[in-house]
Amino acid sequence: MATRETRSTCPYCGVGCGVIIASDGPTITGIRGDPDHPANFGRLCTKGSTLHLSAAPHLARQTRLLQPLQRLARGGPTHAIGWDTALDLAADRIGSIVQANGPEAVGFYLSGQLLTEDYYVFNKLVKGLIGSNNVDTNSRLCMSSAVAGYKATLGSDAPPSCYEDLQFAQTVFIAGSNLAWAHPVLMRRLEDAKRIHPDQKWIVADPRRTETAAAADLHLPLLPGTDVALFHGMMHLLLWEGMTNPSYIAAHTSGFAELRDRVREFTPRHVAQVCGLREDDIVQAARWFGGHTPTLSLYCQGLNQSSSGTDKNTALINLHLATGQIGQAGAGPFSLTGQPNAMGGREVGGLANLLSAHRDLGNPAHRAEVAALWGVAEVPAKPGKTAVEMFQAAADGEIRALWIACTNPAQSMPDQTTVRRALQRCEFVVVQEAYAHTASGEHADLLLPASTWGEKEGSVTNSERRISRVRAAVPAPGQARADWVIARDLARRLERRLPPRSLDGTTMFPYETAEQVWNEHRESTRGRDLDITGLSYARLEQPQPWPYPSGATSGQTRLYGDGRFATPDGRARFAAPLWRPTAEPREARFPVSLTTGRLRDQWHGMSRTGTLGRLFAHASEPALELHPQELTRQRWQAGDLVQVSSRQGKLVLPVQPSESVLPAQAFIAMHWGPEYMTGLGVNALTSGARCPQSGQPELKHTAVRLVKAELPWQLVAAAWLPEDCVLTTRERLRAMFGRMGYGSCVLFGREPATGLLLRAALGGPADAALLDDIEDALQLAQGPVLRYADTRSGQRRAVRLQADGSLQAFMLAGDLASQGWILDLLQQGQPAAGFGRALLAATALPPLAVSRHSRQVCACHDVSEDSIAAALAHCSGSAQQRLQTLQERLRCGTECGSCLPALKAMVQTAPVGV
Ligand SMILES: Nc1nc2c(c(=O)[nH]1)N[C@H]1C(S)=C(S)[C@@H](COP(=O)(O)OP(=O)(O)OC[C@H]3O[C@@H](n4cnc5c(=O)[nH]c(N)nc54)[C@H](O)[C@@H]3O)O[C@H]1N2
Ligand SMILES: Nc1nc2c(c(=O)[nH]1)N[C@H]1C(S)=C(S)[C@@H](COP(=O)(O)OP(=O)(O)OC[C@H]3O[C@@H](n4cnc5c(=O)[nH]c(N)nc54)[C@H](O)[C@@H]3O)O[C@H]1N2
Ligand code: SF4
Ligand SMILES: [Mo]
Repeated sequence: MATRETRSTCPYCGVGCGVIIASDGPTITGIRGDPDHPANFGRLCTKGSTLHLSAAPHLARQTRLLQPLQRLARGGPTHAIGWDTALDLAADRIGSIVQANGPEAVGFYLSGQLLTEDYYVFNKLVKGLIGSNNVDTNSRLCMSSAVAGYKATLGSDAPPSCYEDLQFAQTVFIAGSNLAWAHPVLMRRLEDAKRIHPDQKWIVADPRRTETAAAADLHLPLLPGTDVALFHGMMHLLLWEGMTNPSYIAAHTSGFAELRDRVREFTPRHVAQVCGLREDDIVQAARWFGGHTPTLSLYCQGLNQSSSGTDKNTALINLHLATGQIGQAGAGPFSLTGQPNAMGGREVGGLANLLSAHRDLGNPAHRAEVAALWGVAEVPAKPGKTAVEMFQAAADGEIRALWIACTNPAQSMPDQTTVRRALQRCEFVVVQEAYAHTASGEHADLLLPASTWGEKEGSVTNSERRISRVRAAVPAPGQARADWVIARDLARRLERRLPPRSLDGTTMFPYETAEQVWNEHRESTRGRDLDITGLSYARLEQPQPWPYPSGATSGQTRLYGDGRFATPDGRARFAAPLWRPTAEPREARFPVSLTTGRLRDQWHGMSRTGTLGRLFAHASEPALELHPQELTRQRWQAGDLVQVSSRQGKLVLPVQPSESVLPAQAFIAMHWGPEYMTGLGVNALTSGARCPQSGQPELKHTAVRLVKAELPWQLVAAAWLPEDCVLTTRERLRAMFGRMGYGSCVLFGREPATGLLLRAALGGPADAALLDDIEDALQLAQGPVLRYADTRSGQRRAVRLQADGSLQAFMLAGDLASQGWILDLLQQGQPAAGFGRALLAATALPPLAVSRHSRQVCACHDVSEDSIAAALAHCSGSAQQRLQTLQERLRCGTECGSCLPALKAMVQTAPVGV
């Protein structure tokens, strides 16, 4: 069959890169960056460039949810049912709960990864048909502080800048964003800008020394949660040094006097103390911000995911307003969106406190407009429950049914103990998902299979307000359906079960295509700040930013150039927030400050990225990152199991030394959930404490205590497995987590070669049945297997060689001095036959030399840290020249570029070679 090409958009981050999908009949065969897409001009990062691999049919067969499934008893098995039965059941249950307990007894929990069309139908279903505002999304965990911050100051939820501004800025102030890992293609654009204008200054405010921070001209390692103090301190200095713009303040803003009073006490000395920073660094940051202009701020979850999230946002926006650094090329407060369509969700009003097209729930005229558009008498005025409140209400029995679509709250919500209580107590839980094995799916009474990237039609809006089309390249597998279709079909059934809403008696959900849904959404924006009435699906052939009103010939890339803001008097408003510490103080019982965030090559709960061995090579296993000094102080070795406890819960995981966190701080990647390890995952620890204005929880800070976990009996097992069963095998092993004190199971390898690595630890010897089950899963039960067992002391070893003498699989259990070298042997495919029975001894040191399997840096060309270090020993010249030689010799960093910040940091720190 001929290869077909389909233009679409990457389903991962908010950069919103254009992709071109190659497909052969029903199979996606390739991916490349769309050279004409204005977000990425052909570039993709590690995640985007492996999309086609994750869509492979042999993986889909193991991972995808392919038909509606019903679960009759919680914790019990599921059985397949037809779509009509499933939707009738859903409508009966939701309908009767609404009839008996009122519309607020049902909660819909959606996602910034839904397309605008999906979102639109759900929002109308809940607000227009069911008649409550209990519809909220994971954007509450992600962007709600940014929304509240923009509205409080600029009057509207509209990021005023665009990606081009990266190249015009003189100072780039990056606050609470690890751009290098979370928005890699923007990092590439920033690197380009600096190459052309070496004078461009990068300031990074982040407690951790991330790869973004390491690349900066100035890193401000502020104490967690102290951003408002830092921004007020910078404002104090701007005033003191005469770097504000009084005429701009006078002409275009209000409320400056109060802010001036507020920042009076924020002297550099005071701020240095609060933030744990050097005074000179704060002064330098303020001088660049106000004096080396234009200044662009880029910010993300380090500001948003905080109990003072909105204040952090407004305090930063203050700096732009006071210096007039907004509305011109290279200037502005630019909030980076995380998910591909967090923006679209905000546009359709898909949050518990918003209405369609940036209208306000509290405004009767706005409600009347929406009611008229939808042909209903009214839409409810009472704000619905925000994400954390919604799950709390379900845990309390107030919400009786939850509909979860395109998000995995049993992994990603804070305070998992409450989330689990909610899911257990709810009478009816529906999970609308593309993948079969998410933590949330285990709690569903009804699982509805959704089509996903590559299979569905619609649109998304990226960080710079640019709307791009998402297109189907292949048909959905099994019986999976588009999310908006599922929502529509539920809505039509509910229309027959609930009191009539539609004023003219016809269905409110007449759509047959995604385009019809989008056209209705477009109409809702008429006359609003995000007016897109000049656009159509056809015009979106070329992605366009909003606003794009009728008659326009292009979208508007930059907002507020005329100094008129979206407030009643047209003036931007300064905010004068108080500085407040994090919700959970560090104290004697909980002396360590834990933060959580992203890894470069994984996406959230890893339902998609976690299907590819190669995406684990950069960060291969769950880990608690601690400063090396902290390990020395505690006498812990890398890999030791540590129990982390917070006020909310506990988690055991191996410790890993990391220079990027400061002593008394710790980091766990947000990806490690119950799908990959024992316990409830990282969010067992985090708290539901949230920003009072935005409702966004403080996922970036939890006070914790660390003690060594006493789990002396250990197991490590690894195996290369056939591609068509590796993921089902992982599910089999994961089902054994309940029998382990600690357990984790991850992938490794490079497709088509894929393997599994299982670690486990217990307080005493595991029973033989568990070991038998593990051996069976890893194909160690039969065939030519070398064995050793001492049942009394719980020692057991099994090793299987391949025909070429390399290792196929092993399991070592008991007292293990070390197993690292055997894993290295297996993963590197080195000849192992010569090691003989030493393989079974699990001694600390190998009897023969084994080359180490070190962390992968370059994912595209599979280049490891050790080989880069070895090559650097022979690279001389300037840093730029050494990087170039490295790239020529090893090809690392020459493809997608996601590893460039790491390579540059290695070049900087390595001794100059000869
Ligand atoms: N690879 C990858 N990329 C992604 C995602 C992914 O899962 N994987 N997810 C996407 C999504 S949805 C989002 S929201 C974005 C998130 O993108 P980012 O916000 O850039 O990523 P995070 O790692 O969550 O957090 C950013 C940084 O905030 C810092 N931080 C913690 N506390 C504070 C503080 O008090 N003040 C300041 N200034 N900084 C602090 C952390 O140390 C961390 O380095 O990434 C998007 N891109
Ligand atoms: N500790 C901690 N927790 C965090 C964060 C943090 O920094 N630290 N960050 C928070 C943030 S910013 C975010 S955005 C959230 C993300 O948290 P989640 O929203 O839970 O993350 P995902 O794993 O991306 O969930 C999306 C789900 O949708 C499924 N899916 C994929 N495509 C489709 C589709 O087309 N239709 C449907 N119906 N389903 C589909 C995927 O398989 C996946 O299970 O996590 C939050 N949680
Ligand atoms: S930067 Fe990477 S993850 Fe984000 S949209 Fe582009 S390719 Fe996708
Ligand atoms: Mo996010």
